[in-house]
Amino acid sequence: MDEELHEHFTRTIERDQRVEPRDWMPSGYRRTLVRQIAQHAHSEIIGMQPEGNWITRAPSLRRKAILLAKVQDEAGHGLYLYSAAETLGVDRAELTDKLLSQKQKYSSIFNYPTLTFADIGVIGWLVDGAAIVNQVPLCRCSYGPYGRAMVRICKEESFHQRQGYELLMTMMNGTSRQREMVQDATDRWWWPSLMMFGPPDGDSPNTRQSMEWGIKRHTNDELRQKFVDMTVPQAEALGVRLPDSGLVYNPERGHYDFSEPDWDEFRRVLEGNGPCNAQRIERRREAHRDGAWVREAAAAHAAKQQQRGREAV
Ligand code: FAQ
Repeated sequence: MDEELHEHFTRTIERDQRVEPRDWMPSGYRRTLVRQIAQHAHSEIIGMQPEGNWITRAPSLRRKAILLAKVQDEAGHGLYLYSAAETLGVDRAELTDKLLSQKQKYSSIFNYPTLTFADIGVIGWLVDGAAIVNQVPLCRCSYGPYGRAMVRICKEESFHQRQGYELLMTMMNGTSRQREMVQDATDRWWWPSLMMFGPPDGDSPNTRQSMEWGIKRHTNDELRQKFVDMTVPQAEALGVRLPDSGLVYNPERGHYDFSEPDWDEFRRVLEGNGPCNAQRIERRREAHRDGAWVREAAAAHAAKQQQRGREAV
């Protein structure tokens, strides 16, 4: 019986068909998906903090409305992703506990501070830009609920990227001080954005198996290269310099060569020692405590509805 189920799963993957929640799946496949989807969901939720920090200080009503919409989208992405994870048999409360107790990770990128409003533009341009490159292939993930959630998320990410680029264009057409702010933010976010794609392929323990299972469609280095190739002309159009003297077009490869990110810094951030790790987790714990009454009220309401349902029978 087990062999038959395993064979059915293998055939589904080979034919590039979707695995759905009620289908049998190997425990490793389920574990990998829970790990990746949870990390992705946590990233969206923690990712609200660096930008949320600027909502009250946005320079105009238009910028405030755009930023509010973007941060709300990120909350929505977190919710779709927690729902996708729940189809694998884990509970959202359990995943939240694992985030708060730091047993599960979130993206390294959100452990850096947002120092000026130019950071809001650069996050849209580079961070959402990197997220799109990483996430468009995930729309074809072999696990149905994750792939389908990614379709809507990617559409919204595309708006996020554009609003960032448009903000930067406006600033670059402004004063010399504004141009300096954009350059400074680009200098600070460039390397952490490259790290979003994960460790180099040689140090990535999960890539090979995740690709065999059709969870990941490209390796970390392939996607990082794609992002660099896509971003260089955008930087030129904007008039900002990317902070890497090794960044040159290589006609033989048909790609830009670029320098290695500081992987020691990446490891430090993953170990909890980035510039804002402690602050991000503390803020999330505080928000969770503050939301306790909402969870209690929702549970009481659901129990009352259930009780009424029983009485009506
Ligand atoms: N940060 O073997 P691999 C967003 C971990 S976008 C932290 O290569 P894998 C949108 C990895 O989990 C950001 N940890 O792992 C937004 C693994 O840990 P474990 C979120 C990282 O999974 C924009 C270990 O290192 N996007 O939120 C990172 O095959 C603006 C070994 O690595 C996603 O999560 C990292 N950068 O590949 C929101 C996309 N990289 O558990 C607000 C979905 C690696 O084995 C504002 N995820 N690790 O100890 C993925 O595509 C993959 O999980 C990768 C990592 C590519 C991130």
